[in-house]
Amino acid sequence: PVDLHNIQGDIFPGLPKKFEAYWFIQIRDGQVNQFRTKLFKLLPLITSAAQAQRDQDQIDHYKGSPAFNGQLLKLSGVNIGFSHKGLVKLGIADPITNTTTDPFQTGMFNDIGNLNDQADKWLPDFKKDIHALIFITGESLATIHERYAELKWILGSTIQEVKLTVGNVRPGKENGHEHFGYLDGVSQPNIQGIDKSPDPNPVEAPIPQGLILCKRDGDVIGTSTDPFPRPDWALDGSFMAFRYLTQNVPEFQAFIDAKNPPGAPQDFLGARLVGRWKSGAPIDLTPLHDDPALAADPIKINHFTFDAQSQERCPFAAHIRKTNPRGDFTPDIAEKRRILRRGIPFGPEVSPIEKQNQMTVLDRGLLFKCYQSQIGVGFQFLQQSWANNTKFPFGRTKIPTPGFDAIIGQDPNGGDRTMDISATNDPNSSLDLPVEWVISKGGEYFFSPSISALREVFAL
Ligand code: N7H
Repeated sequence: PVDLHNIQGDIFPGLPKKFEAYWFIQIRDGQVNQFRTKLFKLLPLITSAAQAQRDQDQIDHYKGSPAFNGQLLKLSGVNIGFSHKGLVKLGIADPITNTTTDPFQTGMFNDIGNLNDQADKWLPDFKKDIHALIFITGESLATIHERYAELKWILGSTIQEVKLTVGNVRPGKENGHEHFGYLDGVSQPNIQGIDKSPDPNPVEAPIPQGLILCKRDGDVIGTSTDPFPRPDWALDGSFMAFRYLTQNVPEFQAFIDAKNPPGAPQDFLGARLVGRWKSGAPIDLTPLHDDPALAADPIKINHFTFDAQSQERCPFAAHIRKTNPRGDFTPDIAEKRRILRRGIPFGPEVSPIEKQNQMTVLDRGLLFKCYQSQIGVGFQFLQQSWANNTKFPFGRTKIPTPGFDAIIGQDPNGGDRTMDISATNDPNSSLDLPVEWVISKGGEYFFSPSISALREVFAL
């Protein structure tokens, strides 16, 4: 059984948060051993899965109690991950991936040819060497700042800051919604033997632990006859893909408003691009109108598969169908690709002037982060082989090609994209999508070690 005191809490069950600081750092030359000593001092601050669960229980209990006056409990979490460059810097020579072409080893910037990112869109900071990512969650900016100051004081001159960026949950009714307005964090895989019952995801079978946690059942690396032996300390670590994605919200909404079919409910077209209405209700269950009551039901909101032969209810290239095709294939195909998403929006709300001019002025978007036991099976595969691949899902003969994932699909040359949205399998209803709704401006791949590995292998 997995020891929840030994897994970093962001992997599972996720750190409770209203704000989250992402602190990208370099370990200074000549300071490696000093850094490792400081890391040892920092270990008591790392939030385990067990602690994160206790924090969430405490929040739920407090919110349900008569003492709750709207003020949030002061709580903070800290987790850490290392890039491949970070492992090299630390002199941790044991390879945790089996080939030099593994995306973790190449790093995300060298992987952008596979992801179809445009190098000139990347922020200069993400082109620098990043050794580690420390992230800090909290209920307020003040709490985050306190923790940040404490970590900075502990690590002192052993590190240099590359970038600090802070995400925040959106205010009021938009709480839990990403910047385009859609409810996020709805569909997450359940992990065998770890997730609490009752199972919030009744249709999909729980996934093997090894799809998320290294060296657990289902973490098949190498071939079945020649499996790659990861070092023992990789056990219960997980690979994290981080993406700095900006979203052009007024432009997206203006497009939807302009192209929404006459007579259709507001955001009908947007729902067909995403696969869910803004409330979170899946269009596979309610294709013609939003249904907030359905969305509020934690079982019904995920109670659908997709009809493999038809996109009458949900386009094949809708974002949630591209990234989790469910019943489009036999269960093993989609299940193998499940990831745990742990992102947070960043940036201000759209201003009245941006809305009026239908033009983004201030950067906002998603600090996307997800966990899997192999980047090439999870995030990289979803982006490269499904979202960017206009022919996926394959073999759907009634339409010419499904097209790009409307939300995250990227053309290799940064060109325009098309998507088939026909509700009637009409071969002529391909929709031209402008390039710039979600723009990748950077990121990196990290390894989030278990807490015992941090103590015994990383720290001194
Ligand atoms: Fe997506 N969006 O607002 O449109 N995503 N996503 N995503 N995404 C999902 O189920 C969004 C991104 C997945 O099991 C929902 O939580 C935006 C990347 C997966 O049904 C919404 C961005 C990748 C799922 C969004 C973005 C994924 C999913 C529905 C970038 C991986 C679960 C709510 C700015 C390569 C699918 C939910 C399932 C769901 C949006 C990025 C993957 C609303 C705006 C980069 C696996």
